[in-house]
Amino acid sequence: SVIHRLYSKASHITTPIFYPNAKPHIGHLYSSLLCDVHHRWQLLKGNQSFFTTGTDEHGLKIQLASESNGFDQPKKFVDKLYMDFVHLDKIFDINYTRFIRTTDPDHIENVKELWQLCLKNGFIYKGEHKGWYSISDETFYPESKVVKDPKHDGKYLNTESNNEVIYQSETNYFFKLSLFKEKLINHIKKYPNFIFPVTKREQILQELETTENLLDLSISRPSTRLKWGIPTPNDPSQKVYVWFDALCNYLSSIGGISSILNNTAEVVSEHHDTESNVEMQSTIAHPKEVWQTTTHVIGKDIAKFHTIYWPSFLLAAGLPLPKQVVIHGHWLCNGVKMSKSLGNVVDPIDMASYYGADIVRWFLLENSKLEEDGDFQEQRLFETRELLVSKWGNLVNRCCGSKFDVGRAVTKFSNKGHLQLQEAFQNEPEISQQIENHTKLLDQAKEVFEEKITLFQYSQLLKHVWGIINDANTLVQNGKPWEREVNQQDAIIFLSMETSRILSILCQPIMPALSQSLLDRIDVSEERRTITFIELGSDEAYGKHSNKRGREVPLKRIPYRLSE
Ligand code: ME8
Repeated sequence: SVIHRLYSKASHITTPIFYPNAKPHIGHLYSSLLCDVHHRWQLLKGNQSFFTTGTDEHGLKIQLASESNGFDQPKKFVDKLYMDFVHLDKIFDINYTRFIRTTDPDHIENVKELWQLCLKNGFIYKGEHKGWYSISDETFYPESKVVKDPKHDGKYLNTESNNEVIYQSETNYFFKLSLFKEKLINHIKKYPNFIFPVTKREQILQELETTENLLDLSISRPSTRLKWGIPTPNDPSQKVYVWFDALCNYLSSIGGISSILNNTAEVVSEHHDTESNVEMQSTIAHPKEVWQTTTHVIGKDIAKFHTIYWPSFLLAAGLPLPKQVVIHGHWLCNGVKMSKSLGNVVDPIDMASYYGADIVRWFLLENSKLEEDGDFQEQRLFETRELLVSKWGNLVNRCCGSKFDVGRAVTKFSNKGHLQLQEAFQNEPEISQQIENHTKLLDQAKEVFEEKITLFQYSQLLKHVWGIINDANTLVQNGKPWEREVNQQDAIIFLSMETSRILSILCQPIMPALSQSLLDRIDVSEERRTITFIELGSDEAYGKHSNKRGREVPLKRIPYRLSE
């Protein structure tokens, strides 16, 4: 049976669509992970969320990669390579609602529609194009950003990307980008969060304000040179420029331009819902409103395309703009840029098979800030796993061991009983104070998650989570439940259990599989892993095992105890 869900709030988040010309690395995973956590957080709160990702399959770069890999048709090449990205997402539990490929028929139609709208509104014209083009970057550069290649006679390089550029002169269609400078500046000023973080916003705004004129943009290539692309509407002698094509995926993936213009309900994905075990259809009831909630998460290398070109295309077509462009730094490996020639490209699948996908997820989030480049050091990944085992794993194991009666503790203090926690230690102000502080931390945890996830401040968030875990461990150490009378023992065990339970529920978006193991271990049944049960002492938060007096919680092995 197909269930049709109606939600009160819906939003949309996107990764860049990646070039399937090489295997994905941790950088690609990182963009997907930022989106996945955001998306899962919305779902956990009971909101509808669309999360789209995919592959950018047209263009000269793919055409050449396909040839050099011995394929007679680029389609066969991308059909093979895009699977690596799907596989990566599967290994890391990246829970997208649509994986879009730019070779998908609905996307191709959508690109043509965007082109037609820009043309009809007078923003596209045919002209002669001369300039320096980088195939690797799929972009033209001005003379000022071109230098002679010191290593190869007769060759030229772009000063920003260090990639080779070649001089070209040909007929192209142009987009009147020059008309959009003021409009872009106004939009960025009117919506201070349109470009995030603020350092990037200021940098881009300043560049725009100090640029005398934006140059019109070439948005097609002759079909003789670019064989692998979408033909321009009404003129097969030209193919659509790969960036005009690629950016459009963000509209295609939630139903396309016409659904946004008509604002009519659109089925955008069909999938199996594990929670209710039925086939689900995701329907966007108001595509236009959803489009205006869209957040694009991208790396700093493609900021220009998303903050200048993309909003200009949309304005030209008479379409509303997305809500936000979130720009993150790049991952380095031991302080050095990853590159094939250096052989230091980190393969996320390797890391997952050795350390576990959720440990890699935690590590990437904990060790990065949007504003800075991240540094991948395998030693730290190893340490992350050790810490999770020794701190969080230990907290759980201590409570669930045979020394204590978890069932009794939980029954006694659940459902408002937790108000008596401090009373159990009336004569020990120090412990009583620690309990009060810890209770506060747990009460505020949800708000902290909400704030930090909204602002993509994951290193701060996980630092905070560590703070709570350490605090709980200190409480157990100082409280010495094993030396206590029953009531005090139960109070400490209850609070430790609650720490694990509440944090595991909140951490589901961050480590989807590990949090399930932790919740299994303390016997929280699946329907009680939602935000409804987030309060300290929530009624019936634990399953029937732990609520039966004197019955020990069933022991299940936690997979991350690999190192033991
Ligand atoms: O640019 N650190 O695709 P792409 C962090 N197809 N993130 C990284 C990274 C690193 N070292 N390397 C790559 C394209 N990324 C176009 C996009 S969108 C309409 C079209 C991530 O395969 C980061 O998000 O080169 C970066 O922006 C993106 O991958 C570039 O992927």
